[in-house]
Amino acid sequence: MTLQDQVWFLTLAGIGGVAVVFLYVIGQATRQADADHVQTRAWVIRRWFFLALITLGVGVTAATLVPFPIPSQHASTQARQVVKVVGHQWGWHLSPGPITAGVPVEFQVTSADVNHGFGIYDAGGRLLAQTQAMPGRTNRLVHTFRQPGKYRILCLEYCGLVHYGMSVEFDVVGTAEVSRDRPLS
Ligand SMILES: [Cu+2]
Repeated sequence: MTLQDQVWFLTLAGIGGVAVVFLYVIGQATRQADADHVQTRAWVIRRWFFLALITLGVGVTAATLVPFPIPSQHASTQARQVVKVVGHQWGWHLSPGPITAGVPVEFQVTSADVNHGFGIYDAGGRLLAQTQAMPGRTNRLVHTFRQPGKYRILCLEYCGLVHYGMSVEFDVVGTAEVSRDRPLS
């Protein structure tokens, strides 16, 4: 099960929990006989439920933001691989050189003309990371490719007539392939 599916099921479970509590409170509150007692209990339940929701929200946010993909924009990330990216109407230029799997890559993304959206996709069409490509500004994006293989960059922001054609494929190699390609000295 992917992380996205897990989050989705967690969300559904949370919504279900809220619904059950609401139904319970409504069911109890319509009983006239001990309305005061029920109201106090409902208030207590609501308070605890509210606290639980806050805790859950803070916990999920902290857990899912740990691998935060956007590094400090004002200092070098010290990543061992740096790829300079320039978006333009309508294509991408990437600085040459091998990109190795398992090692963080810092993409330094800018634009030569208008705003573009820099999105990295895997071979299955799944969006892995993205940032804005803006003229006059360099945005840093750090991504570690887990698998060697073919990846694709697409533009995520409509930028003119041939926006759909802003696509370029690149290879990510395994560490063994890099050392094999290097000349022995
Ligand atoms: Cu574009």
